[in-house]
Amino acid sequence: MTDKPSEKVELTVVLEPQDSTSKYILVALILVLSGLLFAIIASGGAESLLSSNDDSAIGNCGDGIDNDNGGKTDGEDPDCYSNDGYDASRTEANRDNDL
Ligand SMILES: [Ca+2]
Ligand SMILES: [Ca+2]
Ligand SMILES: [Ca+2]
Repeated sequence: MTDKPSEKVELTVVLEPQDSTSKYILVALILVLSGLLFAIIASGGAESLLSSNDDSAIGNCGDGIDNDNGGKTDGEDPDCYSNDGYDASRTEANRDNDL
């Protein structure tokens, strides 16, 4: 008769560490996931910042504006052509070749 209660006590002793371990795993998982989410948001923000900087700094051959005020815009401006042809990532910088 005294064996059965001691078995129950053993069961609860076994269950308690499992519960705290799963809680620890859950907390660790949440930390990792939130860290990943933060990294994705941070990299996405940095990427959008970089791309917006690129748009204003280089590559104005796709904005439909005659950026160098030479008279020819984007596809008409020789600045926007490389050896391979028209390249929107190039920059209008020389107004002399528009004339
Ligand atoms: Ca342009
Ligand atoms: Ca131009
Ligand atoms: Ca030009």
